[in-house]
Amino acid sequence: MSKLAFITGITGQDGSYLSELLLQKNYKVYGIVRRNSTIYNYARIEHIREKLNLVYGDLTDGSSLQQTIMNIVNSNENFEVLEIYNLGAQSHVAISFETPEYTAMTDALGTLKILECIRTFSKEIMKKIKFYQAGTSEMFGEVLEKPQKETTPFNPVSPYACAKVYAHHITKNYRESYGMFACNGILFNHESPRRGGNFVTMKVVNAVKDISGGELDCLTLGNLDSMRDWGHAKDYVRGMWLMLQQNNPDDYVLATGHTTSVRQFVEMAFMHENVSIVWDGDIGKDSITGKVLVKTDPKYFRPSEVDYLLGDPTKASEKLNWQPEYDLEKLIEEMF
Ligand code: NAP
Ligand code: G4F
Repeated sequence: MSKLAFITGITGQDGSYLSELLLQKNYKVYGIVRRNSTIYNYARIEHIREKLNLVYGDLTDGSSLQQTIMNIVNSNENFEVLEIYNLGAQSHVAISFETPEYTAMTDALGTLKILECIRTFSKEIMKKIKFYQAGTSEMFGEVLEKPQKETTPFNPVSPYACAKVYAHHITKNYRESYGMFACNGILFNHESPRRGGNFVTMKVVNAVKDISGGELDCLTLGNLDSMRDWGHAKDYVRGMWLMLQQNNPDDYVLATGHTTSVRQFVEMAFMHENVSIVWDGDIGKDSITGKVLVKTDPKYFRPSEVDYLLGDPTKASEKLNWQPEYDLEKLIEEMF
């Protein structure tokens, strides 16, 4: 009997690592890919592309989701389980202020569309479907508790976070109303060498490399003082999978339990190239030559900011036996 997985966001950072994990575990892996004017959105899964079953689709297109999930179920008679991982999203917080409607349609209503597809199946089929929703620590927003755990109230401060709060609650609602096996992950920031170049960690690592290579003079950032709990995506996709292997569906925080400022991350990244940074306010200089290597620009600041994220992964540790294998030093090393 076959184990099936359907991944939205399969071309993204997490989708690519999750696909690798599930292929190793002998799942038949399906995914939707967005039509793009270039072919570069396959870059993260190019090495495993032939092993995947990919179709065009979009979270804003309910009929494509319905057809894809129907086809998976109908073409795999007597399957053991179908795990649906909803990782697709407009995932950039700053960009969500510029595209709030699109972010809501994809991140909030896209989730509802998948849950509705699941609901149309008979009870017998529905019992074999498990759903994972990619929730985020951004939902804690202007935090009401430190550290943040599953019971910490949400207080979102961006269109992205508001959309994800809807997705979280609708997932819980379908679990409670229709008895679906549906889990919410509440994942703190996780990075990797496959992280998109416009998230701060990848932007810093790329800039430090370019400055070392003489191709860039200075790194320009926004808020240097926000604190993030940064882990490695490989650890976090293992946690997603573990959530769906439990006897009962539930919601879990995945985090490292350590928090670091953007400023400290910049220092660590430069230290990797043996450059020590001294700060004059928000200007970062090479401690030996005095050359300005870091500055800020208002265009990288957000209309509202999440200042402090620190996760408490105790529940995941106790119930899923999940522990991250990477710390921040090891993550930065791998990103370089
Ligand atoms: P990512 O690298 O930005 O990947 C996002 C994926 O979603 C890509 O495959 C993208 O396709 C796809 N996508 C975007 N809009 C879509 C749409 N309208 N229809 C279908 N697919 C769409 O994000 P990630 O870091 O892997 O994160 C995965 C999920 O976890 C996201 O839902 C994110 O919000 C959530 N999350 C991430 C973190 C983190 O720190 N990484 C933390 C908490 C939660 P293209 O490749 O075509 O753009
Ligand atoms: O790397 P970031 O853009 O990640 P952010 O906003 O924390 O969101 C990421 O993690 C969330 C989980 O908490 C995910 F849900 C979400 O999908 C995404 O993966 O920014 C991190 C911090 C922010 O405080 C930002 O203001 O870095 C600050 N920052 C400073 N300068 C910058 C920059 N962020 C970006 N992207 N670019 C800058 O130049």
